[in-house]
Amino acid sequence: MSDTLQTASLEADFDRVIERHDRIEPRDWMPEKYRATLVRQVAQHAHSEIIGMQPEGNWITRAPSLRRKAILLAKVQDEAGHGLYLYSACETLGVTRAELTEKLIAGKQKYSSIFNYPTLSYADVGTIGWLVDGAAICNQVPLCRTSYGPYGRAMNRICKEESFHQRQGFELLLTMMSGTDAQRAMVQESVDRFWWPALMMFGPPDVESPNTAQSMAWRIKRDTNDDLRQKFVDMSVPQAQALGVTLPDAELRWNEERGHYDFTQPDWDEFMAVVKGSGPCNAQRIAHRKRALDEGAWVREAATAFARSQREDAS
Ligand code: BYC
Repeated sequence: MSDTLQTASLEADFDRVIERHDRIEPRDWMPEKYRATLVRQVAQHAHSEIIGMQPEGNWITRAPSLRRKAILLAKVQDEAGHGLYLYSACETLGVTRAELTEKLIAGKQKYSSIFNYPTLSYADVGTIGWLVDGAAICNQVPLCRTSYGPYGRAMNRICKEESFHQRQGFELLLTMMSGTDAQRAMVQESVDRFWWPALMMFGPPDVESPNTAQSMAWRIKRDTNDDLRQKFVDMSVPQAQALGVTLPDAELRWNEERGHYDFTQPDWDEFMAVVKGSGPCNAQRIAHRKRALDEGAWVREAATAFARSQREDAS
């Protein structure tokens, strides 16, 4: 069989797997662009989990009680675990974690825009759990059915923990909302700051999203950015009512005809600026990641030397 015929047959097999909603596994043939799209998305997702440890990590030493400290420590550790599952999934596509980390630090790969905003009060820990993990769940539950096996299986594990994270954020805010006026004001101020960046997490509107159509066709993404954003708004409004906080959007109202809430779009110019590196914390986040990488070099060297000596002893 000629090379062209063989590629056409492999491509037809690949298309059939996608059509049947089956999974592509690491050793299966896949189009180069499918592989590159997955590396881009899964790496960005992994980087988001690792960089996402910083805003909440900021409050570990200042948690108001031992219970809150233990909860926050466990949550931030979970994020590290999510990053590792995702780097492992990405490595099955023929890249190494070291290469991906290098690209993150060089600004050649992205991480979620949300983590370029500061955490200014302890209420932000609750708001991140409620709104940011809430948005992450909306986005990630459908990704459990993504077409690439290792990514979908990583998402299964991650989603279980994310649901727990969202509940702890809601519980923290509920506790503060039943506290003093100052605590309630702190929660409202935090929700006012995080609402718009949370809406941006789903990516640009569908008409401006260069990747959505192809990623949907390959079933890497299972829903569009706008559909997920709408789902998040519909889910958040009753939760805000239960908490007793106001979402900072005067246009937010139920639309009987659509069966959804109408809402105002976030400032997409701000989103583009943050994604391009001009957010309030971009430089700080990458500098911190680079410092952690440099300071951990001796651990990686020691672990590699130990593994080598174990192999030599065994042979
Ligand atoms: N931030 O064509 P589009 C978490 C980029 S962590 C930055 O729609 P796509 C958590 C996009 O990459 C949550 N960049 O892209 C952790 C593209 O640029 P490139 C992380 C964004 O990929 C700790 C361009 O804009 N979740 O849960 O089809 C504590 C055009 O966009 C963003 C994931 O990563 C953004 N928000 O769709 C607490 C989920 N949005 O790459 C919580 C997995 C877009 O072409 N990822 N861009 O240069 C996805 O589902 C998709 O990648 C996205 C974007 C929906 C985010």
